Amino acid sequence: MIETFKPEDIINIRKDFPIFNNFDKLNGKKLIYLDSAATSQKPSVVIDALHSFYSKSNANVHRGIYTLSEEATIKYEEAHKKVAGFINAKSFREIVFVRNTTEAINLVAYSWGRKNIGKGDVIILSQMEHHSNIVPWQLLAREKGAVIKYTEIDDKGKLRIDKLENHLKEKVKLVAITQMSNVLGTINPVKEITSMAHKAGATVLIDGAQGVPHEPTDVQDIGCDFYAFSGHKMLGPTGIGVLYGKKELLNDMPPFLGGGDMIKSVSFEEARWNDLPWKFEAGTPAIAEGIALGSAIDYLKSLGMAKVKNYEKELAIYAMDKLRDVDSIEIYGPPAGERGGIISFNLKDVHPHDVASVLSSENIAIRAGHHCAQPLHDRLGVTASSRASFYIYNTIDEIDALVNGLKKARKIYG
Ligand code: C6P
Repeated sequence: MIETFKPEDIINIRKDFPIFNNFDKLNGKKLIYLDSAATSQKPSVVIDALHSFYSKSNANVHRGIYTLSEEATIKYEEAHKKVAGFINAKSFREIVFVRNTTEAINLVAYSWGRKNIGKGDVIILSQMEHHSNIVPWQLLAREKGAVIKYTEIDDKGKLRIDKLENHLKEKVKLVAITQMSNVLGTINPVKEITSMAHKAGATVLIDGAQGVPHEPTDVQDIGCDFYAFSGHKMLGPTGIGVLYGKKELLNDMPPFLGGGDMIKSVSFEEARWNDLPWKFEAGTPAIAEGIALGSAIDYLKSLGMAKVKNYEKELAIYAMDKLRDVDSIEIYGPPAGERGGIISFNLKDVHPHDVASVLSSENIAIRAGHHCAQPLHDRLGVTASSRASFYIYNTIDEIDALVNGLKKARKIYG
């Protein structure tokens, strides 16, 4: 039997998210939030964790020899352990807290990349990458004289594994690929890709920004060397993200930022680095946010990630079917059943901003634009698209409302 949520589970889940009760109704219409790929809403347990830290436990970490600071340190380190458990890292020492996915990828590009990438080396990305998994590599490639190759997608928005295989015959040093496209909803076979890349001698980074919030994730099973994600897309606060890296690699890498807490000792001449992961966490970290990310993980674990994945898949299947009723709609990405809870589309001759405005008048929040994936939109032959993305609090009724809103937009714009 497929593990999923029943309608009554969703009613209860929604009660955990204050925004669905507190956001003022617009023209008497309740909020329909279909933009979780941009950032998710936050359950009370996460909001309470922030409040509780600042009202009961606030002190800096790794610095004070007094109870409050020692307790804050324990809580902050426990949060690293929760993350390690959630993605099945071998140790919390492999979990570096950063601000977001973008910073995690930049950390790897600056530290690992500058040490390991040289002239003529090949970096393989894909055509469906977010700018965060393109621009840091472009900066690195320009500085080092390396070459970037983009693995093509097919017309259904799936990665061409045969093309990847061809690129892997070159002098490849790094393969950096997203687990799920934030535009197409395509879920990439990251375990297979990692194994192929390793056979070719390349290091592998997975952009898990749209992965770990939506499906069970096991970095040891995937086998990747680095895995990057953001807390704010998985019910956690903004300002906290994670870089997972294999211990041997992190140990071998120079620090990314220098300053307090990332050192063991400093003299006027030199410094010795702290143990992992603190070597990569210079300065006062996002303590409350890190602890609250731990609460988000507790919450997701209590729901069960297999259910989260299956429920979102069901929503996507339902939405793909219903969206076909809208006149002249073009949907991008793989067929229903083969994608996550992200659906991007265009209504012929209607600008996505106009689509989003009509939906906003119905209090339905979607994203319109290039979704920080301009090269992918070039590949699709459009400058922008509208995007609906789902999470555990969305319902079938909300998808019906989306479809009705789109029919209204179709009518208004002819
Ligand atoms: N995508 C979206 O609306 P940050 O901003 O660092 O938390 O995440 C960057 C990022 C990296 N990779 C993927 C696949 C992503 O989807 C994102 C964030 C948001 O699609 C904001 S642009």
